[in-house]
Amino acid sequence: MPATSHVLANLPSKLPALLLGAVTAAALGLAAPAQAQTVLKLGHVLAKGSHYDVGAHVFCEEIDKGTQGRIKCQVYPASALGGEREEVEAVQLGTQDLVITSTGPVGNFVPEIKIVDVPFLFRDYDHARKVLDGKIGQDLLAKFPSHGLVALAWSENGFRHMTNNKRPIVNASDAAGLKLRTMENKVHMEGYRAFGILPTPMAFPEVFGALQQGVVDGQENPIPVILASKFSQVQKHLSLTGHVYSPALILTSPRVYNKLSDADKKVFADAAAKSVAATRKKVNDDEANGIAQLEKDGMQVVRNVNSASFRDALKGPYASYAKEFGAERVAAIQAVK
Ligand code: EAX
Repeated sequence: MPATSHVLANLPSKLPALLLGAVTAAALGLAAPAQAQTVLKLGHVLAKGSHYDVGAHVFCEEIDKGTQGRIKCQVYPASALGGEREEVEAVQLGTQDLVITSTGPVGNFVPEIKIVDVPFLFRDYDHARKVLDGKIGQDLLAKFPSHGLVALAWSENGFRHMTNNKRPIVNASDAAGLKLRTMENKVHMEGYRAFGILPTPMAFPEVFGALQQGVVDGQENPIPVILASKFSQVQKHLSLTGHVYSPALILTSPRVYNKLSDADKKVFADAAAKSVAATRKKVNDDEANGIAQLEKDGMQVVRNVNSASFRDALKGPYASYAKEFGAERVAAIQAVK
């Protein structure tokens, strides 16, 4: 007797009927309801393989795993869904589900976080990460829901440096007169004007073309962005000014977040933490190896920037930042050890 019929003949009496029922249902296309699946759209403006892209893929892998495939996300890199301001607006409207963005344009949506964009506010990466992961940073994330956004975590863009096609920048006075593309960020622009720069706010997707055509003389961005965006192809001078630490954020829409169970909210939080760790590791790697790579690609690098000349130039803007954000809040961030 073939094994199968032997097995069937020995099944408990009612099982053959159940099997028959399942086979019939399947045959009639009444298969058990497939698990409902959601595929979220996650956008960012940087190239594949960049520090944002590494973090985006880790996030999507983690929520897929953590929800047993019920919730997945699709990464849209390289400004496929628009510039950062557009993407943040789309997440706020609910037409995009998630974005990894620098804080650049975000102060226009959540004014309370503009303080983190103050030039020379953070001493180094360790200081910035401690502030953002600590009470000060977490309290700022709690401001987002009242502005129609949910901030899952602080991620990282990096310390910003100046590039241009006119001349090496050693002192702040060397930057004077340069037309530099900036983010759409008033805190940055106020500081850069004090260096004598002519700030030209522009969405990131337009930057490479503007540099190539000479619409602007230069721009400023972290090493990971300069590397990923291949700015060495259109910029001659890199000066390690480190004039601003640029945080990033993982934002989602309340339309997505408020539908999640508590368990899935925890999955999102854990996925965001792993995403940030991956992004920060990529930033560390790019900081360690990127400058040599950019020199190899032909950029002339000024390492001995006179940082004091830039800080001294900021006396005016700092008075205005203290007035806008509260001198005690600026001091509290600087005091974190
Ligand atoms: O967020 O716009 C910028 O210069 C940002 O640093 C870049 O898009 C990465």
